Amino acid sequence: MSHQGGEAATNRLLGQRLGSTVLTKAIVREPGRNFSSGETTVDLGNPDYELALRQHEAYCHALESCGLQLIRLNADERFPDSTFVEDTAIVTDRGVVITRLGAASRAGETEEIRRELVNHYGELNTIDAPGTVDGGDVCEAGKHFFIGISRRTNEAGAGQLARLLESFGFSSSLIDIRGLGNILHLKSGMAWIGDNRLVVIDALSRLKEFSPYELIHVNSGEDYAANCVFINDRMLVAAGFPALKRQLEDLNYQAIALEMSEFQKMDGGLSCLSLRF
Ligand code: CIR
Repeated sequence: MSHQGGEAATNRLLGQRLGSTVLTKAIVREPGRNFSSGETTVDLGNPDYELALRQHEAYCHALESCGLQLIRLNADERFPDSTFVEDTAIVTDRGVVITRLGAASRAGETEEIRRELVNHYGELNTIDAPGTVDGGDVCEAGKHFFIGISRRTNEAGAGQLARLLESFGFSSSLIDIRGLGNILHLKSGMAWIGDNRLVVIDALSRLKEFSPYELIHVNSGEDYAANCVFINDRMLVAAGFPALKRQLEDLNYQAIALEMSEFQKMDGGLSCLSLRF
């Protein structure tokens, strides 16, 4: 058995996958009544607010069942998209970067998140104009980060983030997703799930940056499910995408399926609804 294989097996016994860190907390924010006024590029109809609240609550319970203590922020109706807290910060075990969101309507969302994160991490770094970064474009893969350049994250922002991550001791690669698969963010089409594995949609599967990884291919028709979230020894997956769930279970991941229909209508996935650290 290779050293890496041995380490992976030991980590699995401890409930950990290779390269993953133990997460203990998550910031979440309930959707506000005007949630349906947020940005969206998908044409799936208006979200049902009461159903979104129930789906959000089930999501929060799932995070708790993964061992996370929740920091619950009140809904903020100044920002209809503010339930998608992931976009506001990049939180690593070596430092935090407060983003500068790419959609003008979301610009003020970072303030309360900054106030919260300052309680947990002393110094916070920031992305500065003209740079923009949405957290949904940033995929941590152990000590390496993939940073998407998208309609939301520009080159200036991606460059600033790469330099900050380097100062924390992490490497990164930039991936231009404009024109790849019509996805909003990089993580709309991929996820790192520990053990040198990536879940990827077809449009991202031939990128040279991903060639060192074992790729879990998402079946066509299940693209939305690529945004799954690995937390400690469990995996959150969107309900209604049985092929990916089965693939993950075959790899011994313990999958928790969550209804996400109302967030999907607003271009949001599982990862977007929390900041995990
Ligand atoms: C937006 O367009 O900004 C929100 N409606 C959805 C953000 C989803 N966030 C994410 O994928 N990280």
